[in-house]
Amino acid sequence: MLIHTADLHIGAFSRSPLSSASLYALERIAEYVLTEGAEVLVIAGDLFETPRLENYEHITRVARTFRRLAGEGVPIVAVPGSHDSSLRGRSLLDVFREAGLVNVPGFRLDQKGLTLHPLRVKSYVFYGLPGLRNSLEQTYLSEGKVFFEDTRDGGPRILVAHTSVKFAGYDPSTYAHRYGKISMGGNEILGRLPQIDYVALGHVHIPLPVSRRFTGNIAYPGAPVGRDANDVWETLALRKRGFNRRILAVEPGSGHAEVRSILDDFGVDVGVVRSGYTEPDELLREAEAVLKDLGADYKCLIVSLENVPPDKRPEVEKLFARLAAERGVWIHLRTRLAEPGKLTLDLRDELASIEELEAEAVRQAVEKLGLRIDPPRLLNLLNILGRERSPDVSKTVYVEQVVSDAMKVLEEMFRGEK
Ligand SMILES: [Mn+2]
Repeated sequence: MLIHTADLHIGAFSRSPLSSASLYALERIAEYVLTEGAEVLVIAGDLFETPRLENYEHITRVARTFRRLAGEGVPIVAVPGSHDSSLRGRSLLDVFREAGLVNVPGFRLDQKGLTLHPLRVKSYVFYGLPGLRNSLEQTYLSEGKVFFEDTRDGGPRILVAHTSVKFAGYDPSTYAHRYGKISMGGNEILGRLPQIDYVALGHVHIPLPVSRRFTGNIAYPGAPVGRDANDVWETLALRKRGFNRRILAVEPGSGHAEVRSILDDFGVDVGVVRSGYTEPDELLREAEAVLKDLGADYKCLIVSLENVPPDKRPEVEKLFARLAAERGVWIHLRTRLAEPGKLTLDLRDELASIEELEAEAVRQAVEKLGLRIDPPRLLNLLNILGRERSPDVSKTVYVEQVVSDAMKVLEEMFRGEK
C-alpha cells in the first residue's frame, strides 16, 4: 500500500503563523505512513514552495521526518513540482535526493521530447512526470512526446505526475488563473501510457475525486494545507460539505487501484467573519467571538467586510494586522469599499496639459480612495495598462511586454517602495 500526498508547499505563508503548518502536516503524514503500514510515501510535487528555502529550522524538520521514515524502512518517492522544480538540479529536493532520503524517478528532456526512466522501489515500478515551468509538460503530453523507458521489472506501475488534467467532472481550465492555461483529458493521457496501474497526481490543490473510497486509476489527493488564501477558503468549503483535507491510501491492483481517503484537518481551523463596516471595537468583538471557537493549533480567520468607507480602509487593515500579530492568527482581510461610484474629482480649468490633468486626477483619487500608493507610480501603471499596440508588434510580444512592465511596477509597490 502507498500513501499518496502532494503540494505540501513547505515555505509558503512565510512570516505568518501558518508558516509551519505544512511541516506539521508532513510530520502527521509520516505518522499515518507508519501506523497504516504503508510501503512507500509518494509526494507528487510541490513539496517546497520554492526551489530554495532559507529557513533552516524548516529544512531540519523535513530532514528529521524523512530520516525517521528511512529508519523505519519506508522509502519516499517524489517528483519536482512547478514550484520546486529546477532542471539544473539546484533545488532543495535535489539535496534530499543526493542525501539518499528521497527517490526521484529520472527523466530526460531533449529534441525528441520527455523520456521517463523507470525506478524500482519496493514492489513497485515508478515513473515521474515533473511539473515544468509554464506547464511545459502538458505540451509534451498533448503532442505525444512523453516516452516511457521500458523495464523488465514486474509489480504495479505507478506514474507520479505533477500536472493539470481533466477528469471526474473537474475541468482545470475553469481554474486557469491558479493552475495554468492548458487543460487536457485524463483518459487521453492514460490511453497513451504503457500499462500504468495508478497515476498519482499533484498540482491541483482541491481533492479529486471528493470521495472517501473509490476504485480508480488516477487521483489528486489535494494539498494538506495549501499555499494561499484561496486554499484556506477551499478548506472551509470542503468542511461545509462534510469533507476535509486528506491523503490517499492506495492499493494498486491490475490497471486500477483501491483508494481510501484519510481525512484530517492537519492542525488547521478556519473561521469567517462576514460583516458590514462598523466601529473598530464592534469589528474586534465579532472577530474575537469567531476566534474563541477555533480549536486547532493553526487558526485562520477570513474577514469579509462590506461597505468600508474608503478613508477607513487603512485603519481597518491596521486593526486586523494588529489582531493577527497579537493572537498568533493568520488573517485574510477582504474589503469591499462603500459607494466607489461616488468618487468625484475637483479639477481646475487652469491645468494646462492632459498630463497635468491626469496627474491631478490620480492624486485626488488616491487620496479620496484612501489608497497607500504613490500617485505617480499608479499613473505609470495606468499608462502601461492602457498602452496601445503598434501594428508592427505581435500580440504575444505586446502582451508579454505589458505584463512584464506592469509586474515591475506592482513588485515595487508591494515591496513598499513608495
Ligand atoms: Mn501546488
